[in-house]
Amino acid sequence: MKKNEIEELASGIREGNRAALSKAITLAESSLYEHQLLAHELIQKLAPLTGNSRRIAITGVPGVGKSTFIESFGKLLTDKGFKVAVLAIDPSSTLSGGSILGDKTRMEDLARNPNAYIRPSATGGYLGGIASRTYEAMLLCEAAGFDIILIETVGVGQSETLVNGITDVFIFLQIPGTGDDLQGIKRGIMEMSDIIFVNKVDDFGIEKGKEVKVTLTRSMQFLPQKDSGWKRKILLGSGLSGKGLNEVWETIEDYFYVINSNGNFQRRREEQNLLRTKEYIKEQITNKAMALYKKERLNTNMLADPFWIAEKWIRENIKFNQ
Ligand SMILES: Nc1nc2c(ncn2[C@@H]2O[C@H](COP(=O)(O)OP(=O)(O)O)[C@@H](O)[C@H]2O)c(=O)[nH]1
Ligand SMILES: [Mg+2]
Repeated sequence: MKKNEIEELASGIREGNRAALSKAITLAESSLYEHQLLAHELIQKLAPLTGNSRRIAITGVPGVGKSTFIESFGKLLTDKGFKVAVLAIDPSSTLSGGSILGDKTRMEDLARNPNAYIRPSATGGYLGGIASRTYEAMLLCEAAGFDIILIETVGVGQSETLVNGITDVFIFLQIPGTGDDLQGIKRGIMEMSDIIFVNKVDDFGIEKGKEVKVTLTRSMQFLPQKDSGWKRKILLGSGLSGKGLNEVWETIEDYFYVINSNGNFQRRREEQNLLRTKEYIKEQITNKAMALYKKERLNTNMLADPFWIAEKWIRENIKFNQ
C-alpha cells in the first residue's frame, strides 16, 4: 500500500464508504509493522473526525444474550436516527480464528441495515494488543460517521477489563442463577458496571426478574462507588422481545449527562489515552525486539537459565536510555 492509497482510503472513510472502512480496519489489524505505521498515518489524518461517538461495552457470560441484545438495541438506535457500529473484543480469537463469526449471522437483520456496520473480531498478538486493535477499529468507525459504537465482549475474564479500557459506559447482562455468587471475577465485573440489565425476563418471568434485582441491589451495597459519580442502575427486560431496551437508552443518556457535567467523561478519556500509550509502548518494544531477534539464532546453552540468556541478549542488543 502506498501513501496516495492512504489518502484515498481517508477520503473514502470521510464519505462513509463501507468498503474503505473495512479495508482500513483490515490494515490496522495486520501484524506487519509497516501496515501498523500506515494505519496510524490514516488514523492521524482522520483524527479530527474521531472521539465523538458514545462508546458502549456490552458484557456478560456466553449465552446470556449479548448478540441478541445488540441486534434489538442496534435496531432501536438506528430507528432513532443514529448510525451504529458493532465491534467485538475477543481475546480467544487468536486461538480460534475469530469466534464471533458465528454471531455475525445472529445479527443478520442489523447487518443488512444501512445505518449499521458490523465488524467481526479484531485479532492481535498479545492481550493488550487486542484492545488496541479494537480501539483503532473504533476510531475508524467514528471517522466514517458512526455515532454509537457497541462493543461485545466475546471471551470471558480478561475481555471485560480490556473493553472497559476503551469505552465510556459498561453494560453487564445478567440472567437468574448467575447473580447470587458475587465472588472473584464477577465482583470485578460488577464493579466496572454502570448499568446491569437482567435479561430474558420474557422467559423466566417478571417475579423472578424482580428477585434477581433485589439480590443484585443487596450485593451492590458492598461495592465501592464509581469514580465517575454515577450510581449503578439495574434494569429488567428482554433482548429478544426488545422489552426494557428503551429504558436502557434513556439510562445511557442520563449517564452521559452526569459524566459530562461533572467532568468525568473528559477525565476518563484522558486516562484511557494514557493507558493506550502504555500499551503501544509495550507493543512496539516487543515488535522491534522480535524483529531483531529473528535475525539471529541464539546459541543457547542448555545449562543456562533462559531468563539470563534473555537478559544478556537484551543488554547487548537494545539500547535503553539507562
Ligand atoms: N428467552 C430469551 N432468550 C434469549 C434472549 N436473548 C437471547 N436469548 C437466547 O439465548 C441464546 C444465546 O444468545 P446470544 O445472543 O447468542 O448470547 P451471547 O453468547 O451472550 O451473545 C440464544 O439461543 C438466544 O436466542 C432473551 O431476551 N430471551
Ligand atoms: Mg454473542
